[in-house]
Amino acid sequence: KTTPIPTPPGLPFVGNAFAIDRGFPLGSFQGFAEEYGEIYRLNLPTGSTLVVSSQALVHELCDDTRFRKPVAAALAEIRNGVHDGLFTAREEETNWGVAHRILMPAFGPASIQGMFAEMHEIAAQLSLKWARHGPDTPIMVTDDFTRLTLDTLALCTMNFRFNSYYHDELHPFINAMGDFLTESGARAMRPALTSVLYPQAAQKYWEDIDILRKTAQGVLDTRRKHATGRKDLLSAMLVGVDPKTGQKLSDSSIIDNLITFLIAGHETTSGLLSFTFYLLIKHREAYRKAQEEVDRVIGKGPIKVEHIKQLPYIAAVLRESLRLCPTIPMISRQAKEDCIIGGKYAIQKDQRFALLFAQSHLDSAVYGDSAKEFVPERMLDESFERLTKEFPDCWKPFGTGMRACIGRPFAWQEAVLVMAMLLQNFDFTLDDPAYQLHYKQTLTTKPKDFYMRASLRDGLT
Ligand code: MNH
Repeated sequence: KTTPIPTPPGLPFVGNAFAIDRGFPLGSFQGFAEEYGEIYRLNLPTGSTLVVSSQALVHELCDDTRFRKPVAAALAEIRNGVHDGLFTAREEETNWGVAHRILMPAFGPASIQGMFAEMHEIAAQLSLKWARHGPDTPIMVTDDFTRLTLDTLALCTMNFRFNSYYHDELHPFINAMGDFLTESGARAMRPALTSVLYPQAAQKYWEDIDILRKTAQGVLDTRRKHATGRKDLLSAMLVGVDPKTGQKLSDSSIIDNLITFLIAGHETTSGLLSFTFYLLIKHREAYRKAQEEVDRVIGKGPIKVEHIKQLPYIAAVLRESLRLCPTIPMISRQAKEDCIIGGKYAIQKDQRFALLFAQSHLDSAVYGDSAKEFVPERMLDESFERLTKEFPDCWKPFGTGMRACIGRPFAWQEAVLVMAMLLQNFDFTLDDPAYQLHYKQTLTTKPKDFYMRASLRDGLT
């Protein structure tokens, strides 16, 4: 006996497409989850998707033996620009394995710690900027964090400087990337074949891809011309040999992956920092504890790489922020065979799913009555381990299994460092005390129109 899966009412041909808020699809998805429960079906231009939002079902769907990551919808459009790069490779493509094995060591602990000095340098540029603004200037938080994460990624992984804090106008690469991602999302939501109705958008889309690839080619050429002995992700890709196949990465694959890192690695981390500051400002006790930890562990001196592991409360704050506001709020999965899930829902081979982390992270079976509240204490190491052991896959902001985030250690070191440096140097308040959290959603989510003010505590360290 199987249980039918509910579907919100839709229209012929377009299905539920018009029931989804174009500016904020996540809000619609979560609204339906509140109404229809742990699983419901959406009929979208990209096909039928089952949206899943309980820890139990998410856990089952994280099984890599039964389910895979499909490359569909917006990811299929992004693939036009970066092909079988790590993020957009299909399961069976050999280039994924080659790049994954060559790059894993380059994301290992020693290698990430080796990037600390350059991460610190960009974070110091941000501190300097905010110090010079003074306490009366509203700070456009998400913009300045995006400058930070892009500059950090490009400097640490390929020794390229966007110098975003020195320009009001963003680098052409950055505009091209933003527009490319937005258009990729829009293309995915248009009913099949109607893309021909948008010839200008299509032309701009391919021009943007051209800008991305030419910029990355330039970075690659520069490195070849000036061999430096520098060890970073780019050099790993240039010299690395896959231990399994003996293959090296082609130039075109290197370009795919350079752009992939920039796409996958900047908005996610910048959104995390933005949400975290919003949440801390709204929760004064947590804010006080976080700042107290920084003062006690680091004091007024420079932050060192050893400090990163000595800040358990900051780590808990970041984890809790990613629980409530996961910057990639959902990922896709696909059934490898016909099957039953949850002991009662019949699923056909190739069925696609959206794992709605923004909702499964609020499962009261896991997080109890305080599921919707910001409580960093539950994410302190011991309690976090207990929770994720008892309820596997209850916290999934970095995705799952073999296709989980390769950049997690990079993002974590960067986020802890930036939190520590900013709390050490500044006191923060909302620019508008009445500000209410709204989301801006592109490929990722971030707070919309969020401004704060920063006043120096003693002086910059
Ligand atoms: Mn990241 C995959 C979240 C930072 C590079 N990342 C993923 C996935 C999630 C994710 C979720 C899985 C997507 C899917 O299943 O379709 N990533 C994050 C978050 C942060 C983040 C929340 C920061 C916070 N990611 C970074 C950084 C980099 C990076 C920084 C690069 C330095 N991420 C990747 C790559 C993949 C990925 C590359 C694809 C990995 C693969 O499929 O092999």
